[in-house]
Amino acid sequence: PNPKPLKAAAQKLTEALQDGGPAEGVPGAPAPEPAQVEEPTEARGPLPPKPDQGEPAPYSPTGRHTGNPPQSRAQDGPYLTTAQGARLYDTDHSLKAGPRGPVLLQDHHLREKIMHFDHERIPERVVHARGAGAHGVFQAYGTAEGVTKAAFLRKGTETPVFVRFSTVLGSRGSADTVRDTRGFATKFYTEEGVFDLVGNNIPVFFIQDAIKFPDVIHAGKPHPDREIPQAQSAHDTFWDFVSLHTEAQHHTMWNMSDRGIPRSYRTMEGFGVHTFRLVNAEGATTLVKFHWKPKLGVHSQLWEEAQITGGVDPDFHRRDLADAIEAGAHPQWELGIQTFPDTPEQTFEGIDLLDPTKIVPEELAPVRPIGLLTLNRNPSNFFAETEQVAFHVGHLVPGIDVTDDPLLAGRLFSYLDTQITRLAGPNFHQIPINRPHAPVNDMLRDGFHQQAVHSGVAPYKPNSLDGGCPFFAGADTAAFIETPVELPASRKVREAPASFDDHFSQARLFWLSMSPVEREHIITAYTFELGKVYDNAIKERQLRALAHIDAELCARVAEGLGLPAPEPTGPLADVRPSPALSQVGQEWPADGRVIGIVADDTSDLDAVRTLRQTVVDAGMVPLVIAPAGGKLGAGGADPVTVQRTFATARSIEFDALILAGVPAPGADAYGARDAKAGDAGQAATALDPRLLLMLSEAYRHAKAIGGWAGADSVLEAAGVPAGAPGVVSGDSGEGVLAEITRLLGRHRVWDRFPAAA
Ligand code: HDD
Repeated sequence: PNPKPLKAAAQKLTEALQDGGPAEGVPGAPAPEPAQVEEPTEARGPLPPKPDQGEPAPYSPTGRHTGNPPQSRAQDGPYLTTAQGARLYDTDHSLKAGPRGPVLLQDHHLREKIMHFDHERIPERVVHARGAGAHGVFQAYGTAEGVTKAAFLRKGTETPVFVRFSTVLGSRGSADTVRDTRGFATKFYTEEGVFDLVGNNIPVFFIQDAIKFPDVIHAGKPHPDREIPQAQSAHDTFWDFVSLHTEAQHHTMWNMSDRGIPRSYRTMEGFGVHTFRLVNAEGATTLVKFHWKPKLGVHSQLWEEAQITGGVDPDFHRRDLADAIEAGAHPQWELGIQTFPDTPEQTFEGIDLLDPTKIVPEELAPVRPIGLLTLNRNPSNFFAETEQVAFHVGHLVPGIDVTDDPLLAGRLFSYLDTQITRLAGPNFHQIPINRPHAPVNDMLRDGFHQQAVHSGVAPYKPNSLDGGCPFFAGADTAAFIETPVELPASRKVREAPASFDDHFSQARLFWLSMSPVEREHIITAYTFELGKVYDNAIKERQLRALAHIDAELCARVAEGLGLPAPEPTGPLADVRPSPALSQVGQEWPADGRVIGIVADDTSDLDAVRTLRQTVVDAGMVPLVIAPAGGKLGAGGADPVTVQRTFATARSIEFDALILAGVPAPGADAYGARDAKAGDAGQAATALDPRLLLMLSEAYRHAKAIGGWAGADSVLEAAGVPAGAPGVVSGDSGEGVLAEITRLLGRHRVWDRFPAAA
């Protein structure tokens, strides 16, 4: 049925009865307004159910009803209704005493609509407020079966997952590409209950004890008086804290490195950070650290790129993730574990496994892959899924247990507690995105936002009135069975173990593992961040910390700040570098890399079409950039769609740029409309400045650039020297692309940086 005629008739009637003059179609009415675009009148059917968000099973294995509602009430049926399901015929006008009269309080729709809107926002996360999520699947290789009985890690098991990536410091609306740690939180909806791996893209943390978490976050967040700067660590309170609290120096070093500004969520590693304890079917235990390894490799933006991106596309990472999934380029990570014997000392090669400011270098304990994560579906509603998802390090399944890492202990409290404010009550586990896919049969009752209609009279144990239900699982399938670890005889203290006193050796290890280019980036980052600090005493104190890490690092940053470089107060740690920590020197697949193809109406469009297809065939993403939008060769049989214009494109979006066929100098190319034929110089100066900026930025950011048929003159005009590393010219698109693809395997043309020379 079409609601429109009824609505129109009702409106006419209402208007005719009011004193504002007769309505359209009524005698004496003014001429009708020109026809407006009509809303579709065919009602859209309900959205299809989501395969991995099926309802929790209504019946538990013990046969008791869990009381979950049979289906979600939200958004069903073709008509606009009130929250009570009453159909509405107008949502544009308040009920008034006459068209110019006062609004009547009796208008329920008005009151309900505004009341609900007034309460649409919930508190953002106190940390990790800015994020993006995706659904996916985890496939176990079975290689962890020997060390854990967790069912989802059995060979071939597929488990639905939801992953949320985030920055730490910024508010919900802050930019994606700030210098910060990134969250990497994964919810596994396993058949044995939910397991959450709540990690970061940095394998260590600022503090060794959770009691310091409010301190480090208060220091990192904007200053309390002016609430600036947003999503930045480049300010006095942050550096005040980390220079006084030197266990933060290792994590800070990672932040100042390229890891602090990832190219994409898809090119980030993830780490569980803490050491966890796995338990196998025989009850034998193994200590492990979890790692996520991205199939696309670990890539970062350069600082200048990140700055430009923050302006031209603050949603860069969120967009990149959603676009890739929508395009079918499903990002993948391998989950891996480093394993260590569960000895009473809980150390490995002298490294304290309970100290979350320490890594175990991969060269000492290789990362063994145990499964594959594929993100394959975007959320259909950001708020319902990405915003309301609630992770918790304490959501564990049989076979995975915690250790006595004091940072982890405090987290076990915080993640439950924070949801009470954020999601307004203790029933957040009933929100669809948080519902386990395993049957739930708890004895938790009532509370704000209770969705379940529990049956039975005895939510306690033991009981006889509900037949003793629900029953207990056997020890072999139950979670939270503590491993009987021996505790040393001890006394209550507020102290850290002596091994936690080493704050500098691993910061030095990280520094020494970097390539010359990466070290330059670290020096620049410290110099910038400390340069934004007003208090000289803080800068001097942080320089003293750097002096304990490396003399050259300290001297170069001091030089940049115009301050004397302090001497270390003792010998520097004697550590062996870990080459696995460097992003330079490794080869990665070029899949998913974005190739900008610059063309215009004068280009050889056959060549552009072939190049575009070749890029797609190689698993990369071609984007045609032209002076204006629309189509190139619009009059021809097979026009080329323009995806970016000189107004919307900026170099940061592309991993490589190719100039597709440049006509002779002076021709009407790339906006050089005024150039005189034959005058190359004038052609160059008349080239569109936005193109020249794009090319010069791509060159400065060490990206592969190529072209054919006269591209050299355009590159020259942009200040890109012919024959420079990674500047490719050839006779055809295929030849140029082949070389560019080879270069992309290393992500950037690192040789172009002076430090690499
Ligand atoms: Fe945390 C959120 C990761 C230490 C307290 N944390 C949060 C998120 C991630 C991490 C990825 C975002 C989850 C999401 O997307 O919803 N946090 C870490 C890691 C840590 C860590 C890797 C150290 C190894 N966190 C940490 C400590 C505490 C917290 C020591 C408190 C004592 N973290 C929280 C929190 C948050 C949170 C306040 C905010 C929102 C939430 O939990 O659900 O509870």
